[in-house]
Amino acid sequence: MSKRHLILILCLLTVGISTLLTWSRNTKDEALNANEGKVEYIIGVSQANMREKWRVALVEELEKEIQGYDNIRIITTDATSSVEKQKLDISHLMGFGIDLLIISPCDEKEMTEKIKEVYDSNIPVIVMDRAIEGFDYTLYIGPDNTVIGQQAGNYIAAMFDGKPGKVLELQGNNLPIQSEERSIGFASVMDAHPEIERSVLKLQNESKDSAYDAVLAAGEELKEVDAIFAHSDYIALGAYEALKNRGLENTIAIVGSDGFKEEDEGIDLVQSGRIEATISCPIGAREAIEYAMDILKNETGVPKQVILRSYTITQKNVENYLDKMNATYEDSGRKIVVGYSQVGQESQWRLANTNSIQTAADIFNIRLLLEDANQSQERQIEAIRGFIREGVDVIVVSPVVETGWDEVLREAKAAGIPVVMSDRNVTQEDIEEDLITTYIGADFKEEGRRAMRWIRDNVEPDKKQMKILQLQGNKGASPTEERQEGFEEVLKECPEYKIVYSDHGNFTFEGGQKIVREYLNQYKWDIDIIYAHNDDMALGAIEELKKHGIKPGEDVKIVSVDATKAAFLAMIEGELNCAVECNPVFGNQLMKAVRDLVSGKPMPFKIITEEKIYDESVAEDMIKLREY
Ligand code: GZL
Repeated sequence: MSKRHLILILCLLTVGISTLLTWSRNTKDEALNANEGKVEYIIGVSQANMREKWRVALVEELEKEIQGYDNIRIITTDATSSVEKQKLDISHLMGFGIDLLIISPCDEKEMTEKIKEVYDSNIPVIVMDRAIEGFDYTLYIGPDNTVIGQQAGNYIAAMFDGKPGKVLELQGNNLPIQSEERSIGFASVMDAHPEIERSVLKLQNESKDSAYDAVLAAGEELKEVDAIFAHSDYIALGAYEALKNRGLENTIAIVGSDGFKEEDEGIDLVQSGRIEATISCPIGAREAIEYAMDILKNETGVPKQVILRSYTITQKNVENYLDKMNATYEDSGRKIVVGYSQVGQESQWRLANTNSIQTAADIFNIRLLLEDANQSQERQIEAIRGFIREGVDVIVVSPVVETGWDEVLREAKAAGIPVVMSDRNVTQEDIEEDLITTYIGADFKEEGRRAMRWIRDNVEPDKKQMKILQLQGNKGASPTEERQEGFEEVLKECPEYKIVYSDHGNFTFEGGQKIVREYLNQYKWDIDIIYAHNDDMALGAIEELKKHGIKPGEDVKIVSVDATKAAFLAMIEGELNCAVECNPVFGNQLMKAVRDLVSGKPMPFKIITEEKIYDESVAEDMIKLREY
């Protein structure tokens, strides 16, 4: 092609695109004005495709939710499963001048950069359904597909009830991320049941027809199969029709996933007895629009992630599941009473957390019965029993440790009082018991990863192996276990660093001091880096180091978690090098969740708070902005 032609084409393209953008901006103005100025916000919705049922449902539910807001308009684009087209769609939406982007990405990895570009241009981004890499977005709303797989596994294991059996898992050839996670969750339960033999049947693709063909062709091996786990309800339907064709529909139980209500979808398949159960894969359109409004109005307390709850829908419970989903919410208007069992007053973080929750209770006009347990699980359990006797509306617990709660949580459930886990979480013997309504708090593992990534990127190894001393929180507390797990996940990729000494300082100043003192009593100081699970222990360690003439922040680099004001002051002094944020100020999110819960709204599985990382280079500028 001649240079002249190329220049001509480039000119035409430039004119074309600028006309399009001008048109679109005029069109936005026209759109805004056409509604007598009522429309305040334009939300762009970039959907990966409008072919898959789940994705169509997302757009339909968003459009339904918007009907309740006359100040919002949405513009929807269909990327037809093409990453390049989704990037172009987003550019057009940005050119149109949208105020917020909602996106369900074609491909999590491929779309991460483009989503970051929108986020960095100060257009809020809500990512739905498929989580992208990193945290360069405003809010993620989606299901936990690993849990969905676990729920399917739990249902099938309960069906076998300890007896030997064979289960066939139907999955597409190249697994999209949600199927991969469902398979991991399913396999984790099957691995815990050696009496169940699991085999995988690969499908041409994740469609009903490919499931029909594969199961029909399965032949003799179907004779020993007792159950089928299908990664979606349309795969389940294909499997059912093939079994029916072979006269086996009453001998093999099918469990699907997604749980939509239309004809031949999961709910219909369960109600008509064609499949045993389906695990719902919630969409989150209501949450997306509600949070979009909070974001556009600059409300505080918007979380980083909302993980939606999935339900095991069976022939026995399908009717009350539908009642729950169709329930209308009414704000009773009466004063809500919350029983709140707090860990204690062990740290600056804790004091800020309690203060945030008390302040939010006042703002939301909620009566808060606060019991401080001074880090005793026994006292927390007593407090919960007291709230049950009191007949509160909701019980909120910040559990000092992860285990030992099932009995008292069952008592609360029997009393019909929902329990919300705040800040820390618990492990349940059986996730199906639904003993916890939702969890609000941080991603402790990510905090641990961030701490070690900072060390890897900022503390040059000046010897064969850099020695790390770890100050751990309470033994058995979720932040302790998960901050260590996340840290070690990155550490194992960095052979130049090694944790040579760990001990529990229980998140207190004195605890940090004691560990350093005891180390110095046993060894000559040879530590290069201290990793503290919270600021208070780091500050105690700093105090003790100085008593022994060791310069904290210089002779030994120190990384801590929480990022309280005291940590920023220590960074300004050069005595602390890095503070990973763990945000205690989530009272508003907690009280919003309590209000939604009491009004009957379905609750998310988890609400994860927004967090960042800070080091000495920004401490001076940031400290004036710190809320705690
Ligand atoms: C974390 C919280 C931890 C803080 C400590 O969410 O539970 O407990 O990191 C606090 O400061 O004592």
